[in-house]
Amino acid sequence: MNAPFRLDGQVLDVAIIGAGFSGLCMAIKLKESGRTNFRVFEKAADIGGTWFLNRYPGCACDVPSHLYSFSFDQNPNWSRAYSPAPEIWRYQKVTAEKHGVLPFIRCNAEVARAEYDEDAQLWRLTLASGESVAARALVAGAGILHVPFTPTIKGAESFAGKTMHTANWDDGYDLAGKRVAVIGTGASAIQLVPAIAGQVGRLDLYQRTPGWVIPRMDYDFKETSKARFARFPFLQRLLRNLIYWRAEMLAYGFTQNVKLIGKFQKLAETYLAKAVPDPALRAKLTPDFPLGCKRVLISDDYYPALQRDNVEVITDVISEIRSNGVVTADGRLREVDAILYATGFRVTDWLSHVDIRGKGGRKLIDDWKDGASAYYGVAVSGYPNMFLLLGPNTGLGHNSVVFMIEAQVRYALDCMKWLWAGAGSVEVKAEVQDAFNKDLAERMKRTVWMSGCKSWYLNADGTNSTLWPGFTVTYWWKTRAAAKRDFDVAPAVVPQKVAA
Ligand code: N01
Repeated sequence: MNAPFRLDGQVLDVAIIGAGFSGLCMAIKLKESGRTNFRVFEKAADIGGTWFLNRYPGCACDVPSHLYSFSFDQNPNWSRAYSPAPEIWRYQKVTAEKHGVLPFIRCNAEVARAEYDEDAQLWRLTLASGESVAARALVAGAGILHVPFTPTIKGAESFAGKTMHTANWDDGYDLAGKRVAVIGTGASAIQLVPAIAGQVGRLDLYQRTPGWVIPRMDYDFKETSKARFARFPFLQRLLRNLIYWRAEMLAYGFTQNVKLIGKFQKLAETYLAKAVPDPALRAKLTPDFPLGCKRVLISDDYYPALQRDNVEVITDVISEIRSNGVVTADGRLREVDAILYATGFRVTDWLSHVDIRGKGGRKLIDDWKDGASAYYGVAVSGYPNMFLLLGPNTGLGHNSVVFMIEAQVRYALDCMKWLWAGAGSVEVKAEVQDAFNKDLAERMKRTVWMSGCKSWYLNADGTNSTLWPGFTVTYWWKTRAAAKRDFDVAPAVVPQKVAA
């Protein structure tokens, strides 16, 4: 996408970082509220965030599409229960176009720095291109699964073959007949492996920790069903609600009563026993932590793929990579043509690629060095007029993050109303944020995520600043309106021109 607008020195009402689900939702809702003096800055070459960037074979959402989509723009034409990434991306494009927000988005526009100017009560943004722009409010919708993580493995740079990360896929590379190593067995790998196992010559899967897998039970939507959804939208709403409440029930086990998870785990154990008859392979694939502690993997074709003749699950630790292959701790070299990293994302320092500076020049990266924290994941004390989407402790292990995004956009817009009414700055009170996070940490202790496994949900010190420890419906209820008593709302230093 080309730049549809130029930066001509005007002061924006809102600058939005990122044009994934978060940024798009904010743009759509701002426009719906009648405000047009906003712009979206997207680092990538097109909109879509995760769904534009993740192009590896098999990439799909592990939340059913009828729920993983905007509540205000339901798509009756989803092809399957779990739609593939390109279809989700098309949905984002069509939705953005339909709501008329494309002209407000500039792609290939990486925000390198955002600094709060206290005197002017403005955020001053500098793009990687050197251009700058000012805005009264800053919305960071940069996404949590955004910065690919590639482990440091001795000798990796000497590998002479092809190297790809699932989040940095080269569509032009032909895997047919190749010998490949896949490193990692998380949500990305379990989609990638079945999608390529039939094409490659050999696939070595390097597993450090097995995850719990439950059947996906994916299915197609027939044309008649799509026509019915289009004609009777309430049917689609009904389906969406059923999926939503089924997912919410899981939250009870994950966050309130971990013992209940045992029953669900039995289902996964039974599935594993049925799907993998070989006891040696089954033992390799059996996790030693409670289901839910790491993200539950949802797949119908992962276990079958692992039993193909050309696939080997390797649990020996990787000791080194050489120019021609991967060496394990037992000294064995397995030669390969390509190494495919399915090793996830740098999650806990997710906003570190933008240099964000708040009051007095304080840096967000320093304030968050021991773990990110915010108020309902949206507002951060010391950073007035800044609103995060999918910020700290608002990720999910059981439901759709699009639901959380919509709640956050509504909450942020509620705070912004004070700005549009003439205030100069809106900042959550430090004591309010602290009390909120104390309570959150207490609730977090009871969750399955803190039951002892190592996962990307956790910071280096074992705390969890990634997930929401409760029901999403509770989050939705608590963020339905912003309470002025929780914020310092200061008058405008310079009378603000209230732009439409
Ligand atoms: O990443 P992960 P992911 N040597 O961090 C392994 C979302 N997602 O990209 O478990 C060997 O889960 C690591 O091993 P271990 C979804 O929210 C969503 O798969 O740490 N292995 C692990 O197996 C998901 O949770 C969709 O021991 C190494 C793997 O790499 C999140 O993205 C689709 C290693 C990383 O797994 C991340 O999933 C796909 C090393 N040095 C993903 N370092 C949707 O449907 C790491 N590993 C929306």
